[in-house]
Amino acid sequence: MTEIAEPKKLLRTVLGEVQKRPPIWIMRQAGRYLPEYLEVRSKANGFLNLCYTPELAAKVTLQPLQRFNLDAAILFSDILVVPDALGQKVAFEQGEGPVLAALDVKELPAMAEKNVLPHLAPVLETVARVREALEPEKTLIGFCGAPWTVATYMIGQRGSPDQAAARLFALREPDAFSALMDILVEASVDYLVAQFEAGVDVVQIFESWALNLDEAAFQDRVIGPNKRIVDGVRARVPNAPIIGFPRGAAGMTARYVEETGVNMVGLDYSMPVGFADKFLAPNIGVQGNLDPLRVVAGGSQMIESAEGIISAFAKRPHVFNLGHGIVPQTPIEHVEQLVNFVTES
Ligand code: 1CP
Repeated sequence: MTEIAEPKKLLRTVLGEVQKRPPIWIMRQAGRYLPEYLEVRSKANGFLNLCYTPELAAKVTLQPLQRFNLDAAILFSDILVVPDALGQKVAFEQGEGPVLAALDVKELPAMAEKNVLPHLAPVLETVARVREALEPEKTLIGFCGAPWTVATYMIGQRGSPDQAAARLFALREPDAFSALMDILVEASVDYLVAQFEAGVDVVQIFESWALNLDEAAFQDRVIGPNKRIVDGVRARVPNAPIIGFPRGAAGMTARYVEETGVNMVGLDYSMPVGFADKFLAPNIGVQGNLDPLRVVAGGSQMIESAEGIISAFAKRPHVFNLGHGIVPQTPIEHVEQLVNFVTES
């Protein structure tokens, strides 16, 4: 059966509509599993330069939609453009991930005075270009990293399995830590509002390192700052649609949703699908949550897992996604099969 293309199905789902079949996008959908992405990146003179070149960033934002029947484009950029805009140098070493200069706490007052938007103007231009090129029924997603997640990179200078450097810094230097969180909340609000003004429909707050925190730390570092961002954005963009993705929040997920006021919560793949019905109000949407390695392996286990997720969330707003980013070794045919299954096309 062919359905008439519906206007911005994904946006409407974030706002609370229940669909017969969930809309779909894929976390990190523009990236290293696509040969056409690798080709553009090889010509871009480094990853950050790719993020700051609107013509190329807009091109890679749209690449996955040219291949797959996805419902949304996500702005191609990175959560670490914010520390870069605050004046802490960020470099992406080939095959190594991001490396940041050491954070100088004496610089925090100067950072607090900084307006990040001039530095981020090319990213906002990318949004405007994608908006212009995107078919009207597709949703455009903007994003930022949540303050705690961004702070783990600013303090630890790189990704780490346990975020120990940032967790110790928060406990040993609470005043400097709190100043840093204030800076990141304010910069994130300005940045997300500017993304809405440039044309995004929805934003996602990536709290990728919500795991490894005790209850009090989760409350202070995750819930508090995420709520301040939601409130700050909605004070300037009334009813702004917001997805929160507190990866690894586990038993704190329901409290995160209730207290932050996000429209929809991204679930990582360790979250049992029965969770939502037990712990979330019926109007709260969920996004997720297929294990990305199931798409690497492909075949019937991938389809059965996707089917289980779709039927578990059938009665509430649901955006189908992976439970974390797609990995570089994912075969393109498996992505195609998954998207076709989810959209029944
Ligand atoms: O080599 C390359 O081409 C760079 C790989 C890459 C890509 C494609 C990085 C480096 N960032 C990105 C793009 C990116 N990053 C997007 C684009 C939109 C999309 O298609 O989804 C988004 C939304 C992000 C967000 C991001 N960056 C997060 C949150 C999401 C998540 O995966 O948890 C995080 C934690 C980062 C930091 C980062 N940037 C890049 C890497 C390899 C990492 C992780 C570093 C680490 O902790 O080890």
